[in-house]
Amino acid sequence: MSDDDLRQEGGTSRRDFLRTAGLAAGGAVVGAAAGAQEADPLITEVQEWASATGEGVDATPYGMPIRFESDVVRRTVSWLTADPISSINFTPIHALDGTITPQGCAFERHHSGAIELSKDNYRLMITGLVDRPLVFTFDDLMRFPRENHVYFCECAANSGMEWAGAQLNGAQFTHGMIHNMEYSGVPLRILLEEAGVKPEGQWIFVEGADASSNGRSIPMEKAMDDVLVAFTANGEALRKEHGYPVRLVVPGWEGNMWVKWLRRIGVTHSAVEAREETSKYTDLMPDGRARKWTWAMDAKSVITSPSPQMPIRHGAGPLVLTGLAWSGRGAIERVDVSLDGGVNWQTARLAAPAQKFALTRFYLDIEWDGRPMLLQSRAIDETGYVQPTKHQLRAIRGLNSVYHNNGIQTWAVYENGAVENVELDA
Ligand SMILES: Nc1nc2c(c(=O)[nH]1)N[C@H]1C(S)=C(S)[C@@H](COP(=O)(O)O)O[C@H]1N2
Ligand SMILES: [Mo]
Repeated sequence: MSDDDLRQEGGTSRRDFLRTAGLAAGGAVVGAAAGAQEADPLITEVQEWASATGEGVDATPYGMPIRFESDVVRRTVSWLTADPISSINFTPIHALDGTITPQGCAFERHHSGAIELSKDNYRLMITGLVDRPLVFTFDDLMRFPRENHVYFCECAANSGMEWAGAQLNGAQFTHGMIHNMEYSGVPLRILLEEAGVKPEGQWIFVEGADASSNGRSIPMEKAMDDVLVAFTANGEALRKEHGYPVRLVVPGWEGNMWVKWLRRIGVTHSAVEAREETSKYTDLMPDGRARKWTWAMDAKSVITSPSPQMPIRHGAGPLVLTGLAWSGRGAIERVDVSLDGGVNWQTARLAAPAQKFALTRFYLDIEWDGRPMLLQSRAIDETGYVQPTKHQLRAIRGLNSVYHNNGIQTWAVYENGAVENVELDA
Protein backbone atom coordinates (compact mmCIF):
# COMPACT_ATOMS: atom_id res chain seq x y z
CA MET A 1 0.00 0.00 0.00
CA SER A 2 1.48 3.37 -0.90
CA ASP A 3 0.49 6.99 -0.81
CA ASP A 4 -0.93 6.43 -4.28
CA ASP A 5 -3.85 4.86 -2.47
CA LEU A 6 -4.81 8.12 -0.87
CA ARG A 7 -8.15 8.61 -2.48
CA GLN A 8 -9.85 11.83 -3.38
CA GLU A 9 -13.56 11.94 -2.91
CA GLY A 10 -15.64 14.00 -5.32
CA GLY A 11 -14.81 17.48 -4.08
CA THR A 12 -17.64 19.07 -2.15
CA SER A 13 -16.88 22.46 -3.58
CA ARG A 14 -18.21 25.28 -1.51
CA ARG A 15 -18.25 27.83 -4.28
CA ASP A 16 -21.59 29.21 -3.18
CA PHE A 17 -20.19 30.17 0.21
CA LEU A 18 -20.53 33.87 -0.51
CA ARG A 19 -24.29 33.51 -0.43
CA THR A 20 -24.23 31.52 2.78
CA ALA A 21 -21.76 33.97 4.29
CA GLY A 22 -24.27 36.72 3.75
CA LEU A 23 -26.97 34.69 5.51
CA ALA A 24 -24.84 33.60 8.43
CA ALA A 25 -26.45 34.39 11.77
CA GLY A 26 -25.11 37.47 13.52
CA GLY A 27 -24.17 37.45 17.18
CA ALA A 28 -20.91 39.34 17.19
CA VAL A 29 -20.59 41.71 20.12
CA VAL A 30 -19.19 44.75 18.39
CA GLY A 31 -16.63 46.67 20.35
CA ALA A 32 -16.05 44.12 23.15
CA ALA A 33 -12.62 44.64 24.69
CA ALA A 34 -10.17 41.83 25.47
CA GLY A 35 -10.53 41.99 29.26
CA ALA A 36 -13.41 43.09 31.54
CA GLN A 37 -13.80 44.92 34.86
CA GLU A 38 -16.76 43.31 36.71
CA ALA A 39 -16.24 41.27 39.86
CA ASP A 40 -15.68 37.67 38.81
CA PRO A 41 -15.98 34.97 41.49
CA LEU A 42 -13.18 33.04 39.79
CA ILE A 43 -10.85 35.82 40.89
CA THR A 44 -12.60 37.23 43.99
CA GLU A 45 -13.51 33.92 45.74
CA VAL A 46 -11.22 31.20 47.09
CA GLN A 47 -11.59 28.22 44.74
CA GLU A 48 -11.59 24.47 45.38
CA TRP A 49 -8.12 24.04 43.85
CA ALA A 50 -6.70 26.55 46.33
CA SER A 51 -8.33 24.90 49.33
CA ALA A 52 -6.40 21.63 49.23
CA THR A 53 -2.98 20.46 48.12
CA GLY A 54 -2.26 19.12 44.66
CA GLU A 55 -0.44 16.04 43.41
CA GLY A 56 3.08 15.25 44.57
CA VAL A 57 6.04 14.95 42.23
CA ASP A 58 5.87 11.15 42.33
CA ALA A 59 2.41 11.08 40.73
CA THR A 60 3.55 11.47 37.13
CA PRO A 61 7.00 10.06 36.28
CA TYR A 62 6.37 10.84 32.62
CA GLY A 63 4.00 13.74 32.05
CA MET A 64 0.97 13.79 29.82
CA PRO A 65 -1.11 16.83 28.80
CA ILE A 66 -3.73 17.84 31.38
CA ARG A 67 -7.15 16.30 30.70
CA PHE A 68 -8.62 19.64 29.59
CA GLU A 69 -6.37 19.41 26.52
CA SER A 70 -7.46 15.91 25.59
CA ASP A 71 -8.83 17.01 22.22
CA VAL A 72 -5.39 18.15 21.06
CA VAL A 73 -4.61 14.82 19.46
CA ARG A 74 -3.75 13.25 16.12
CA ARG A 75 -6.79 12.34 14.08
CA THR A 76 -7.30 10.20 11.01
CA VAL A 77 -9.74 10.36 8.12
CA SER A 78 -11.09 6.84 7.87
CA TRP A 79 -11.69 6.74 4.11
CA LEU A 80 -8.12 7.71 3.16
CA THR A 81 -6.66 4.21 3.09
CA ALA A 82 -8.02 0.72 3.49
CA ASP A 83 -6.18 -0.14 6.70
CA PRO A 84 -4.72 1.88 9.61
CA ILE A 85 -1.35 0.13 9.27
CA SER A 86 -0.89 1.85 5.93
CA SER A 87 -2.53 5.11 6.79
CA ILE A 88 -1.84 8.63 7.95
CA ASN A 89 -2.94 10.63 10.93
CA PHE A 90 -2.77 14.40 11.18
CA THR A 91 -0.99 16.81 13.52
CA PRO A 92 -3.47 19.07 15.40
CA ILE A 93 -1.73 22.17 14.00
CA HIS A 94 -4.88 24.23 14.61
CA ALA A 95 -4.40 23.88 18.38
CA LEU A 96 -0.62 24.32 18.67
CA ASP A 97 1.38 27.53 18.93
CA GLY A 98 5.05 28.25 18.42
CA THR A 99 6.73 25.97 15.92
CA ILE A 100 7.84 22.78 17.68
CA THR A 101 5.54 19.77 17.31
CA PRO A 102 5.46 17.59 20.43
CA GLN A 103 6.24 14.01 19.38
CA GLY A 104 3.03 12.76 20.98
CA CYS A 105 0.87 14.61 18.47
CA ALA A 106 3.18 14.63 15.42
CA PHE A 107 1.50 13.05 12.38
CA GLU A 108 2.40 9.46 11.45
CA ARG A 109 2.58 7.82 8.06
CA HIS A 110 3.31 4.12 7.80
CA HIS A 111 3.25 1.77 4.84
CA SER A 112 3.18 -1.34 7.03
CA GLY A 113 2.62 -0.14 10.57
CA ALA A 114 4.93 1.14 13.33
CA ILE A 115 7.38 -1.55 14.43
CA GLU A 116 9.13 -2.07 17.75
CA LEU A 117 12.89 -2.30 17.30
CA SER A 118 15.22 -2.10 20.32
CA LYS A 119 18.57 -0.32 20.41
CA ASP A 120 20.23 -3.70 21.13
CA ASN A 121 18.75 -5.22 17.98
CA TYR A 122 19.48 -2.16 15.87
CA ARG A 123 21.98 -2.40 12.99
CA LEU A 124 22.73 0.02 10.16
CA MET A 125 24.56 -1.28 7.09
CA ILE A 126 26.37 0.78 4.47
CA THR A 127 27.03 -1.27 1.32
CA GLY A 128 27.43 -0.95 -2.44
CA LEU A 129 29.99 1.30 -4.06
CA VAL A 130 32.13 1.85 -0.95
CA ASP A 131 35.71 0.95 -0.03
CA ARG A 132 34.68 -0.60 3.31
CA PRO A 133 31.14 -2.00 3.72
CA LEU A 134 30.20 -1.34 7.37
CA VAL A 135 27.59 -2.40 9.90
CA PHE A 136 27.01 -0.01 12.82
CA THR A 137 25.36 -0.82 16.14
CA PHE A 138 23.41 1.90 17.93
CA ASP A 139 26.37 2.40 20.30
CA ASP A 140 28.69 2.79 17.31
CA LEU A 141 26.54 5.65 16.01
CA MET A 142 26.73 7.37 19.39
CA ARG A 143 30.51 7.71 18.99
CA PHE A 144 30.32 9.97 15.92
CA PRO A 145 30.09 13.78 16.20
CA ARG A 146 26.49 14.98 16.39
CA GLU A 147 24.55 18.02 15.28
CA ASN A 148 21.22 19.53 16.32
CA HIS A 149 18.74 21.03 13.86
CA VAL A 150 15.05 21.94 13.73
CA TYR A 151 13.42 20.73 10.52
CA PHE A 152 9.90 20.27 9.22
CA CYS A 153 8.83 16.93 7.71
CA GLU A 154 5.90 17.22 5.30
CA CYS A 155 4.32 14.26 3.54
CA ALA A 156 4.13 14.97 -0.19
CA ALA A 157 0.42 14.10 0.05
CA ASN A 158 -0.29 16.93 2.51
CA SER A 159 -3.31 18.89 1.18
CA GLY A 160 -3.65 16.20 -1.51
CA MET A 161 -7.33 15.74 -0.84
CA GLU A 162 -7.96 19.39 -1.72
CA TRP A 163 -6.92 19.24 -5.39
CA ALA A 164 -10.47 18.99 -6.72
CA GLY A 165 -11.98 21.54 -4.36
CA ALA A 166 -12.42 22.43 -0.69
CA GLN A 167 -13.05 19.16 1.08
CA LEU A 168 -11.88 18.70 4.66
CA ASN A 169 -13.04 21.14 7.30
CA GLY A 170 -10.00 21.80 9.45
CA ALA A 171 -6.36 22.89 9.18
CA GLN A 172 -5.51 19.61 10.92
CA PHE A 173 -6.89 17.70 7.93
CA THR A 174 -5.97 20.04 5.09
CA HIS A 175 -2.41 20.79 6.30
CA GLY A 176 -1.64 18.43 9.21
CA MET A 177 0.66 15.95 7.44
CA ILE A 178 3.56 17.99 8.79
CA HIS A 179 5.65 18.12 11.92
CA ASN A 180 8.59 20.22 13.02
CA MET A 181 11.07 18.88 15.55
CA GLU A 182 14.56 19.43 16.84
CA TYR A 183 16.69 16.44 15.86
CA SER A 184 20.02 15.27 17.19
CA GLY A 185 21.94 13.02 14.88
CA VAL A 186 25.10 12.22 12.98
CA PRO A 187 25.52 13.86 9.57
CA LEU A 188 25.15 11.07 7.00
CA ARG A 189 28.23 12.49 5.25
CA ILE A 190 30.41 11.41 8.20
CA LEU A 191 29.17 7.80 8.01
CA LEU A 192 29.54 7.70 4.23
CA GLU A 193 33.08 9.04 4.53
CA GLU A 194 33.82 6.35 7.12
CA ALA A 195 32.76 3.72 4.56
CA GLY A 196 34.59 5.53 1.75
CA VAL A 197 32.27 6.27 -1.19
CA LYS A 198 33.79 5.26 -4.53
CA PRO A 199 33.87 8.01 -7.21
CA GLU A 200 31.19 6.19 -9.25
CA GLY A 201 28.80 6.20 -6.28
CA GLN A 202 26.41 8.96 -7.28
CA TRP A 203 23.24 7.93 -5.45
CA ILE A 204 22.20 6.18 -2.25
CA PHE A 205 19.30 3.79 -1.79
CA VAL A 206 17.92 3.87 1.77
CA GLU A 207 15.71 1.25 3.43
CA GLY A 208 13.95 0.81 6.75
CA ALA A 209 13.66 -2.32 8.88
CA ASP A 210 9.85 -2.50 8.63
CA ALA A 211 8.07 -4.93 6.30
CA SER A 212 7.47 -2.21 3.66
CA SER A 213 11.14 -1.11 3.93
CA ASN A 214 10.06 2.14 2.26
CA GLY A 215 13.10 2.05 -0.07
CA ARG A 216 13.95 5.43 -1.56
CA SER A 217 16.78 6.89 -3.64
CA ILE A 218 18.59 10.09 -2.77
CA PRO A 219 21.23 11.81 -4.91
CA MET A 220 24.73 11.80 -3.40
CA GLU A 221 24.88 15.59 -3.42
CA LYS A 222 22.00 15.78 -0.92
CA ALA A 223 23.28 12.79 1.08
CA MET A 224 26.62 14.58 1.55
CA ASP A 225 24.98 17.91 2.31
CA ASP A 226 22.53 18.12 5.22
CA VAL A 227 20.97 14.65 5.69
CA LEU A 228 21.04 13.45 9.32
CA VAL A 229 20.99 9.98 10.83
CA ALA A 230 18.86 11.03 13.80
CA PHE A 231 18.01 9.38 17.10
CA THR A 232 16.31 12.07 19.15
CA ALA A 233 13.45 14.45 18.45
CA ASN A 234 12.78 17.40 20.75
CA GLY A 235 15.47 16.17 23.13
CA GLU A 236 14.17 12.66 23.78
CA ALA A 237 14.50 9.37 21.94
CA LEU A 238 12.41 9.08 18.80
CA ARG A 239 9.00 7.62 19.49
CA LYS A 240 8.34 4.18 18.03
CA GLU A 241 6.03 5.66 15.42
CA HIS A 242 8.72 8.07 14.19
CA GLY A 243 11.34 5.37 13.68
CA TYR A 244 12.92 4.46 17.03
CA PRO A 245 15.80 4.09 17.44
CA VAL A 246 17.10 5.76 14.24
CA ARG A 247 15.55 7.58 11.31
CA LEU A 248 16.81 9.52 8.33
CA VAL A 249 16.15 13.27 8.29
CA VAL A 250 16.19 14.79 4.79
CA PRO A 251 15.74 18.55 5.31
CA GLY A 252 13.26 20.31 3.03
CA TRP A 253 12.48 17.18 1.02
CA GLU A 254 9.26 15.18 0.90
CA GLY A 255 8.50 13.04 3.95
CA ASN A 256 8.64 9.69 2.15
CA MET A 257 12.44 10.00 1.92
CA TRP A 258 12.77 10.34 5.71
CA VAL A 259 13.21 6.59 6.18
CA LYS A 260 12.26 5.36 9.66
CA TRP A 261 13.90 2.40 11.46
CA LEU A 262 16.84 3.07 9.10
CA ARG A 263 18.50 -0.28 8.26
CA ARG A 264 20.50 -0.12 5.05
CA ILE A 265 22.17 2.49 2.88
CA GLY A 266 23.31 1.19 -0.49
CA VAL A 267 25.62 3.39 -2.55
CA THR A 268 24.61 3.03 -6.21
CA HIS A 269 25.77 4.14 -9.65
CA SER A 270 23.33 6.21 -11.47
CA ALA A 271 20.26 8.25 -10.92
CA VAL A 272 18.22 6.22 -13.34
CA GLU A 273 19.07 2.83 -11.89
CA ALA A 274 18.38 3.99 -8.37
CA ARG A 275 15.28 6.02 -9.06
CA GLU A 276 13.59 3.47 -11.33
CA GLU A 277 13.44 0.99 -8.47
CA THR A 278 11.03 3.16 -6.57
CA SER A 279 9.74 6.04 -8.58
CA LYS A 280 6.34 5.88 -6.96
CA TYR A 281 5.96 9.48 -6.02
CA THR A 282 5.03 11.23 -9.21
CA ASP A 283 2.53 13.97 -10.00
CA LEU A 284 0.11 13.17 -12.81
CA MET A 285 -0.33 16.15 -15.17
CA PRO A 286 -3.44 16.93 -17.27
CA ASP A 287 -1.75 15.67 -20.47
CA GLY A 288 -0.99 12.29 -18.91
CA ARG A 289 2.70 12.99 -18.35
CA ALA A 290 3.99 12.82 -14.80
CA ARG A 291 6.25 15.11 -12.83
CA LYS A 292 9.10 13.22 -11.18
CA TRP A 293 12.10 14.23 -9.09
CA THR A 294 9.89 16.52 -7.09
CA TRP A 295 11.77 16.17 -3.86
CA ALA A 296 11.87 19.66 -2.39
CA MET A 297 8.68 20.91 -0.79
CA ASP A 298 7.69 24.27 -2.26
CA ALA A 299 6.84 27.26 -0.08
CA LYS A 300 3.49 26.94 1.65
CA SER A 301 1.56 28.42 4.54
CA VAL A 302 -1.74 28.11 6.36
CA ILE A 303 -3.64 30.13 8.94
CA THR A 304 -4.04 27.78 11.89
CA SER A 305 -6.30 30.09 13.93
CA PRO A 306 -8.96 31.09 13.24
CA SER A 307 -9.71 27.97 11.23
CA PRO A 308 -12.67 25.56 11.09
CA GLN A 309 -11.63 23.80 14.33
CA MET A 310 -10.70 27.15 15.93
CA PRO A 311 -13.73 29.42 15.48
CA ILE A 312 -13.71 32.96 16.92
CA ARG A 313 -15.39 32.66 20.33
CA HIS A 314 -15.27 36.27 21.50
CA GLY A 315 -17.00 38.34 18.87
CA ALA A 316 -15.62 41.54 17.36
CA GLY A 317 -12.59 43.36 18.70
CA PRO A 318 -8.96 42.37 19.08
CA LEU A 319 -8.20 39.18 17.19
CA VAL A 320 -4.93 37.29 16.84
CA LEU A 321 -4.55 35.69 13.41
CA THR A 322 -1.78 33.11 13.38
CA GLY A 323 -0.36 30.42 11.18
CA LEU A 324 2.65 28.53 9.91
CA ALA A 325 4.82 28.97 6.85
CA TRP A 326 7.59 26.79 5.45
CA SER A 327 9.69 26.08 2.39
CA GLY A 328 11.90 23.20 1.36
CA ARG A 329 14.04 25.56 -0.72
CA GLY A 330 15.20 27.96 1.96
CA ALA A 331 14.10 30.16 4.83
CA ILE A 332 10.77 31.97 4.78
CA GLU A 333 11.33 35.60 3.83
CA ARG A 334 7.84 37.03 4.32
CA VAL A 335 4.25 36.00 4.94
CA ASP A 336 1.32 38.07 3.71
CA VAL A 337 -2.21 37.75 5.06
CA SER A 338 -5.42 38.74 3.31
CA LEU A 339 -8.77 39.26 5.03
CA ASP A 340 -10.70 39.64 1.77
CA GLY A 341 -9.83 36.61 -0.32
CA GLY A 342 -6.60 37.91 -1.83
CA VAL A 343 -7.63 41.42 -2.93
CA ASN A 344 -5.60 43.25 -0.28
CA TRP A 345 -2.53 41.90 1.53
CA GLN A 346 -0.79 42.86 4.77
CA THR A 347 2.62 41.67 5.88
CA ALA A 348 2.42 39.40 8.91
CA ARG A 349 4.84 39.52 11.85
CA LEU A 350 7.24 36.56 12.06
CA ALA A 351 7.48 35.33 15.64
CA ALA A 352 11.22 34.71 15.28
CA PRO A 353 13.80 35.01 12.52
CA ALA A 354 12.96 32.28 10.00
CA GLN A 355 15.20 29.22 9.93
CA LYS A 356 15.96 27.25 6.80
CA PHE A 357 13.76 24.12 6.39
CA ALA A 358 11.90 24.75 9.67
CA LEU A 359 8.37 25.95 10.33
CA THR A 360 7.98 29.69 10.82
CA ARG A 361 5.20 31.05 13.02
CA PHE A 362 3.45 34.24 11.90
CA TYR A 363 0.95 36.57 13.56
CA LEU A 364 -1.30 39.39 12.42
CA ASP A 365 -3.05 41.28 15.22
CA ILE A 366 -6.21 42.91 13.98
CA GLU A 367 -9.39 44.61 15.18
CA TRP A 368 -12.16 42.43 13.79
CA ASP A 369 -15.26 44.43 12.84
CA GLY A 370 -17.46 41.36 13.19
CA ARG A 371 -18.10 41.08 9.48
CA PRO A 372 -17.39 37.99 7.32
CA MET A 373 -13.80 37.54 6.17
CA LEU A 374 -12.02 35.41 3.60
CA LEU A 375 -8.71 34.62 5.27
CA GLN A 376 -5.67 33.66 3.23
CA SER A 377 -1.94 33.52 3.84
CA ARG A 378 0.82 33.58 1.24
CA ALA A 379 4.42 32.52 1.92
CA ILE A 380 7.46 33.91 0.13
CA ASP A 381 10.80 32.17 0.59
CA GLU A 382 14.35 33.43 0.29
CA THR A 383 14.55 32.27 -3.34
CA GLY A 384 11.81 34.82 -4.13
CA TYR A 385 9.24 32.07 -4.81
CA VAL A 386 5.69 33.15 -3.99
CA GLN A 387 3.12 30.57 -2.86
CA PRO A 388 0.62 30.24 -5.75
CA THR A 389 -3.16 30.33 -5.61
CA LYS A 390 -4.96 27.01 -6.12
CA HIS A 391 -6.14 28.26 -9.51
CA GLN A 392 -2.59 29.08 -10.60
CA LEU A 393 -1.47 25.64 -9.46
CA ARG A 394 -4.30 23.81 -11.22
CA ALA A 395 -3.68 25.73 -14.44
CA ILE A 396 -0.29 24.00 -14.57
CA ARG A 397 -0.92 20.68 -12.84
CA GLY A 398 -4.58 19.99 -13.50
CA LEU A 399 -6.84 18.12 -11.12
CA ASN A 400 -5.30 14.64 -11.20
CA SER A 401 -2.42 15.25 -8.81
CA VAL A 402 -2.25 13.98 -5.27
CA TYR A 403 1.14 15.31 -4.24
CA HIS A 404 2.66 18.75 -3.78
CA ASN A 405 -0.45 20.85 -3.37
CA ASN A 406 0.97 24.08 -1.95
CA GLY A 407 -1.84 26.35 -3.10
CA ILE A 408 -3.14 29.22 -0.97
CA GLN A 409 -5.82 28.10 1.50
CA THR A 410 -8.99 30.14 2.03
CA TRP A 411 -11.02 30.12 5.25
CA ALA A 412 -14.41 31.83 5.28
CA VAL A 413 -15.10 33.47 8.65
CA TYR A 414 -18.77 34.17 9.34
CA GLU A 415 -20.33 36.82 11.58
CA ASN A 416 -20.96 34.27 14.32
CA GLY A 417 -17.26 33.38 14.37
CA ALA A 418 -17.65 30.01 12.61
CA VAL A 419 -14.98 29.21 10.03
CA GLU A 420 -15.26 27.04 6.93
CA ASN A 421 -12.91 25.66 4.26
CA VAL A 422 -13.95 27.31 0.99
CA GLU A 423 -12.66 28.01 -2.48
CA LEU A 424 -12.95 31.18 -4.46
CA ASP A 425 -14.03 31.32 -8.06
CA ALA A 426 -11.10 32.00 -10.37
N1 LIG B 1 10.59 2.67 7.14
C1 LIG B 1 9.63 3.55 6.79
N2 LIG B 1 9.96 4.85 6.67
C2 LIG B 1 9.02 5.76 6.32
C3 LIG B 1 7.69 5.37 6.02
C4 LIG B 1 7.37 3.98 6.19
O1 LIG B 1 6.23 3.57 6.00
N3 LIG B 1 8.36 3.12 6.56
N4 LIG B 1 6.79 6.33 5.61
C5 LIG B 1 7.37 7.54 4.98
C6 LIG B 1 6.42 8.61 4.71
S1 LIG B 1 5.46 8.46 3.33
C7 LIG B 1 6.41 9.77 5.47
S2 LIG B 1 5.42 11.09 5.04
C8 LIG B 1 7.25 9.91 6.68
C9 LIG B 1 6.38 10.24 7.88
O2 LIG B 1 7.13 10.29 9.06
P1 LIG B 1 6.38 10.26 10.47
O3 LIG B 1 5.56 8.99 10.54
O4 LIG B 1 7.44 10.38 11.50
O5 LIG B 1 5.48 11.45 10.47
O6 LIG B 1 7.98 8.74 6.96
C10 LIG B 1 8.51 8.09 5.81
N5 LIG B 1 9.40 7.05 6.23
MO1 LIG C 1 4.43 10.48 2.91
